[in-house]
Amino acid sequence: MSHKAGFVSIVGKPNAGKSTLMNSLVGEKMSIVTPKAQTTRHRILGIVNEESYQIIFSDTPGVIKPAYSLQESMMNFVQGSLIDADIILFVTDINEKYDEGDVIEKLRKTSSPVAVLVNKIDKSTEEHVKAKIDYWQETLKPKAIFAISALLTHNVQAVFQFVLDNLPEHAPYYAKDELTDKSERFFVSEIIREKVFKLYEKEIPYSTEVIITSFKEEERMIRISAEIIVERDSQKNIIIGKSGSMIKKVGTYARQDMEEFLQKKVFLELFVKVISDWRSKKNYLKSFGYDQ
Ligand code: GDP
Ligand code: K
Ligand code: MG
Repeated sequence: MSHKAGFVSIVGKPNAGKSTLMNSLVGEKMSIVTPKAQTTRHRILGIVNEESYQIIFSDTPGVIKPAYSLQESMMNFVQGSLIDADIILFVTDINEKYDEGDVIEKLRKTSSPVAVLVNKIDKSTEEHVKAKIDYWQETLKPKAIFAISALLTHNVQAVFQFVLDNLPEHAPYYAKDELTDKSERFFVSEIIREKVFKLYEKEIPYSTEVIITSFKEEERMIRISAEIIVERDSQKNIIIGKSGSMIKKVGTYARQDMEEFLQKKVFLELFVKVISDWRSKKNYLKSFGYDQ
């Protein structure tokens, strides 16, 4: 029997709705979604398996001009995902302006089929949608254009069908019971990072990394210890909050999500550690997994 398999890259600017779309295509919460730009730092694979096909979606950080080493590494994840892709889903917020010539150049040059997904149409008018579709038709001449709402899963099924129709004949790349290339530890650290993005303001989320220092599965519960890394003492104080009030919130919300994700009781311990300028130090980036 024939089998289809391939890599589908979801690319676009920060906050276009890439992670929301990925979660909706995969049907699981794989990628953290927040209103803040640059929440997604790594490339995350979400795998959909059926008897006759395997689709490997990859969510990427948004396309930006790198200002520091962490961002450089984030952009390398994006480059990698354009090169490997069998299909490219280019997500654009209907209300965003496009001036990053280089992304459009790269999308024009790729030989893989590209679909433009004009997202967040729930926040727009029919006329505006039509104008945007014309604009993208002119600018990129993609294989297909869809007007979608990733949030309301409007037209997401049509995007899925586009993917299936363009998926190459290939044997499965991953075992058919795998859902992602990332470990439980990775998702657990992402859950904490999501809470940090949601609970703190300004530069705090961007100055933060989370490291799972221990993950021990026992019969009745999982014991997890994590370090929240920040760049300065002042940030450490903000993370902790008055008498520990803020870090307590992070811990409570993160633990609830972890228990749902892992389907087991979780005992979570959080520590805060200062590593000055970790975002600009290659050795730290490497040890945090940004080593592409
Ligand atoms: P990413 O940075 O491209 O991964 O974008 P996210 O998936 O993190 O989404 C950024 C923000 O846009 C979040 O607040 C989402 O809830 C919101 N969002 C995503 N898709 C839609 C949509 O179709 N409609 C609306 N109204 N909001 C959306
Ligand atoms: K985001
Ligand atoms: Mg994202």
